[in-house]
Amino acid sequence: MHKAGFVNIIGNPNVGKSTLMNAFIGEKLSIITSKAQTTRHRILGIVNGDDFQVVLSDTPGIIKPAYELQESMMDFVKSAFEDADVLLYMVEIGERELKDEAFFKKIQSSSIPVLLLLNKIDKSDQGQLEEQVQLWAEKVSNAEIYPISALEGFQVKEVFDRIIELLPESPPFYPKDQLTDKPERFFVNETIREKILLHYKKEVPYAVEIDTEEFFEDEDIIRMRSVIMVERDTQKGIIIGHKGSALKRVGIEARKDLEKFFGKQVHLELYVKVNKNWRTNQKQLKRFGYNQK
Ligand SMILES: Nc1nc2c(ncn2[C@@H]2O[C@H](COP(=O)(O)OP(=O)(O)OP(=O)(O)O)[C@@H](O)[C@H]2O)c(=O)[nH]1
Ligand SMILES: [Mg+2]
Repeated sequence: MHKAGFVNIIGNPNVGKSTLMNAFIGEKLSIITSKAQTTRHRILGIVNGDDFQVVLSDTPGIIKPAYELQESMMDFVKSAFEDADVLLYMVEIGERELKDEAFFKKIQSSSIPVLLLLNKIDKSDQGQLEEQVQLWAEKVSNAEIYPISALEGFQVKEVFDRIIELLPESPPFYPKDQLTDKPERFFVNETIREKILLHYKKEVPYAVEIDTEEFFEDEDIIRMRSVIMVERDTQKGIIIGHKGSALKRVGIEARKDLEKFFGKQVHLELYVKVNKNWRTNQKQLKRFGYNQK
C-alpha cells in the first residue's frame, strides 16, 4: 500500500511555519527571519519514503491584505485550504486568536483532519502550556493538539508520524526524487531576500523583490546575476549603502548560503534597480510569480 497527500501549513505571520517545513524536509527550503511576512509564496516541500509521499506546503502568514502583493499572498493561503488532505494549523505560545475571522471559521468547520500545532513551547512554562492547550481545545474542537518546538525539533517526529497515519491511500503525485516545485532561481531569489530582511529596517525589505536574470551552471562553479528591485530611488540608496558596503554584505552572506544549498562554488553578481510600485502592479506581480489568477 502507498500513501500520499497534501499537508498544508497555515497560521499567523511569524509563528514558525517555515521553520517546521524545513525541520520536516531536513533542508533549508524556506527562508526564516524574525520578521512577519517573510514567506510570500506557497512553497512545496516533498518528503518521500518507500511507501509514502508527503507533499508539504509552506504558506505566507495570514494577514488582512493592504495592497495587491498581499492579496496575492492570501490567494496562496486560500489555495492551501482547497487541496489539503491534512491541515496543519500553527499557533505560537501566547497567541490567542487567528486574526482573520473567515479563515478561522474555515478551520473550525473543516471536514479534513486538522492538527493544531502549538509552537515555541521552549519559551513557555508548564502552567502557561496547560492553559494554552485548554484554550485551543475549546476554540478548535475539531483539531488534535500538539505542543511542539519546531526550532528544537521537539515533537516534530510525532507530528510527522501522525500525518502518515492520516494520509489517504494514493500513488505519489511527484517523482520520488523531487524535493520541491520551485526552480533553482527561486531559491536564489529567496536567499537574497532573506539577507535583506535581516539587514534593512522598516519598510525597505517589504518593497524589495529579487529577479535572478542569469543562472549558469559550469563544471565547478555556478554563475548567477540577480537584480534587487525596489520601489523608489531613496530605497536604492539605502540598499547599496555607503560606498556599496551594505550591498556587499548581502552579496557575501547570500553567496555563502547558496554555496551550501547547491553544494558548489557560486559567483553572485548583484545590482539594484528601481521598479516603481511593483507591489501594486498586476503585470509586475504576475511576472514575479504572484498573481496566479
Ligand atoms: N523559540 C522558538 N522560536 C521559533 C520556533 N520556531 C520558529 N521560531 C522563530 O520564529 C521566527 C519566525 O519563524 P518563521 O519560521 O520564519 O515563521 P513563519 O510562520 O514562517 O513566518 P512568516 O513566513 O513571516 O509568516 C524565527 O525567528 C524563528 O527562529 C520555536 O519552536 N521556538
Ligand atoms: Mg514563513
